[in-house]
Amino acid sequence: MVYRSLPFLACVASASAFLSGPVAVPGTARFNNAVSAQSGLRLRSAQTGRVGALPVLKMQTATGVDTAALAKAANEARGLAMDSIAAAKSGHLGLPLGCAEIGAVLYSDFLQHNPKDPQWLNRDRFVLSGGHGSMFLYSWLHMSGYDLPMSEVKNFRQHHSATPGHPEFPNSEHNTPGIEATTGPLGQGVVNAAGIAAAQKMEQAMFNTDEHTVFDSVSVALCGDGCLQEGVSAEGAQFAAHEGLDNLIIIYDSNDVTLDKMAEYTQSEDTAARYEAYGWEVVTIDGHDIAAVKETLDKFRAAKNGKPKLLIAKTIIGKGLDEVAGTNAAHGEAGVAYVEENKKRLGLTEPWQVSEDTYKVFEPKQNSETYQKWQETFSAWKSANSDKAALLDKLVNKEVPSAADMFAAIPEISPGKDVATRESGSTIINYISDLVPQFLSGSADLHGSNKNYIKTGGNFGKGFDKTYTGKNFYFGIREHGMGSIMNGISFHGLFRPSGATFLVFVDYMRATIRVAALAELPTTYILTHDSIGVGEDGPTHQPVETVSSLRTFPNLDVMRPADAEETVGAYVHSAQRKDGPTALILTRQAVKEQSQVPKEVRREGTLKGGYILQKEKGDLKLIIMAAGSEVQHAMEAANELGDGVRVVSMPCMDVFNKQSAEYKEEVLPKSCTKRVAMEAGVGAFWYQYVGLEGKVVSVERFGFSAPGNIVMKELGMTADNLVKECKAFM
Ligand SMILES: Cc1ncc(C[n+]2csc(CCOP(=O)(O)OP(=O)(O)O)c2C)c(N)n1
Repeated sequence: MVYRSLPFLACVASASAFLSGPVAVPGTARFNNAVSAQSGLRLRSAQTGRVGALPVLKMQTATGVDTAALAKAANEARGLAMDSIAAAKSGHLGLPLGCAEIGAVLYSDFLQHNPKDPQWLNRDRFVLSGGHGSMFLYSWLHMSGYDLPMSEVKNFRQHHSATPGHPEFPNSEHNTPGIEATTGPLGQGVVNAAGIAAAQKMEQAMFNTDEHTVFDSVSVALCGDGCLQEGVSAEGAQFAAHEGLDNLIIIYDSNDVTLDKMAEYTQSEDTAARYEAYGWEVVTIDGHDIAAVKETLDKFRAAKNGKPKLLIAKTIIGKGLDEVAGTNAAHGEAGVAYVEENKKRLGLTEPWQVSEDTYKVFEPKQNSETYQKWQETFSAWKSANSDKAALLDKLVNKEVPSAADMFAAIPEISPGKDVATRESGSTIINYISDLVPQFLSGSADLHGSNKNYIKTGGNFGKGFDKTYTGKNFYFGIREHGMGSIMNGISFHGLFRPSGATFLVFVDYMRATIRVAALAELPTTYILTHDSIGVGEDGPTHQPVETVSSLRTFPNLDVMRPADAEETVGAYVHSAQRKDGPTALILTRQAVKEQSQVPKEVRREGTLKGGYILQKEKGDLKLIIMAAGSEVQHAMEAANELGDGVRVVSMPCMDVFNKQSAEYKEEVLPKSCTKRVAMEAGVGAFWYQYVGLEGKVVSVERFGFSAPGNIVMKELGMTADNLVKECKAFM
């Protein structure tokens, strides 16, 4: 039996093993019990699932940490989790209790951070991917000196507290310092950490010089079986290894337990072997062994070997609550029934007990020598590199030019020429990249079709023609991974990621868009091939329900521009946003350029979400509204129907709905109840504008394989059909 891999594994297998020579270690097939006998912990009974007494942790000074002090801190963190979860009568005990020793090492020793300067540019980022264990984070943030007072720890999961049920990245609802990512949907957090690691590689490559290292931080995530079972984590793991993200450390809380059952009920893989096959460095240790945790993490940080690192920490879920420890009963709050008795056994006599000694353990990080030295290096670097410093300033302050300046810098894209909006996008994205240097682009293996390549940007990553300053990300055919990596880059804070795929495949990354919208991340999704107009590829590739389904997200601006100039407006809008994501929905097929309308009107109109593209002559009798490729039909139909017909282009309902009542009345006057909307997709959202007397001409079925113009015609998406529908209606 051997621990998996690694050149230095033998010396970190466990602190006790480390001290006392060769040991029998858990096998590769199943490490049935969550702990090793060598660590001094008792095995879990196969019958009852219960564990025996807590271990006596040995003083280990060779590692440079006071293991006794950290063991005490770990038990106090356990106490905070027990008390807060008991008070809230909700929450998850298992992870905060099972990973307490890991938390003690991270926050007292390993993480390069300063709780008094939570935005320190060169801090390590820690992502709690198993967000259900949020009390882990809150306890350690409090104990290590972040501005998270005990009153907030006690207020766990309550309205307006800084300690919501799952960790929330600072946004308009929560501003808890030290939270680096919104987590809870399992699997995404570890990939966010990969995105953060990619951004860290980029900042290192962009700003470090031979004389000064201003960036050298790492990205750490803590996850459980759930995160690694979710497919997205595999996508992220493949990407991280392939692009050489050796600054990424995932700690896998391997406690053999998931929610419903013991993990063996649903998984039998050899995770270590799987990650090694991806190209990761993998080490397995006893996760309660403070010295082993520290030693391994330090070696991981030092090993700049091109490989991301996986620390498999064998732990007992719910350790410290004997009645539930080591079993799936430790999940959730069932264990609160036994809190009082178990706390006493841990030496915790007071509620929410944290000793002065423990607070002191964390103080050195609050203004460490590393931190002070970094400030000196940073000042020297700034003086010696004024151009780089000015750029960094811009990135830190999230500066982008005003919309007016961007419009002034982007010439008319396609005057008098009908092109696909994805094609216009390929020109526009390059202007955006010049104007907004922090703008990045990427595609899930569809750059050629999405046409979102930044021509002078270079490619990101390792090998081939890639470098870490590259602005184009080749995500591989990994949409879910792409979305999570984009979120990670955005959480990191310096860069503005965009990512592309066919619109119909956005469902693969939907869960990540939800997090971006919730966390108010300014990500951009470039989604081409926007309708049944895709044609020959058939219904598998023809989105019908997708645009509407995206419109259901709060705080996602879904923009479906009608021509090149509206596409300029849409791109500029997305590059301007600071509080949420934007989806750009672009066509595969050419659309009519509305050159008869000044470009300024179309651009500005797009920034308003909806606008009058063509005003009626004489009295207003009918309003036709449309978005994207159907706007051209609306224009043609209006011209055929004669005077009195207004055309409203509505590239973004979310933005239009935020306009003033006066503006909305100006565009869609209540007095005109004859309203027809057209869209090549499910029409649900248009009813808010057409009203009870209105009509929506839409596609309420899947398409079929045929040339795009045939599919459009057969399903009624033509000017002729629109004229017919309007006449029948008028
Ligand atoms: C995508 C997703 N699916 C389901 C859940 C609900 N859930 C929360 S925790 C959990 C079990 C996770 O097991 P594991 O990662 O092993 O955590 P541990 O049991 O160690 O706390 C589940 C299914 C979720 N949060 N996210």
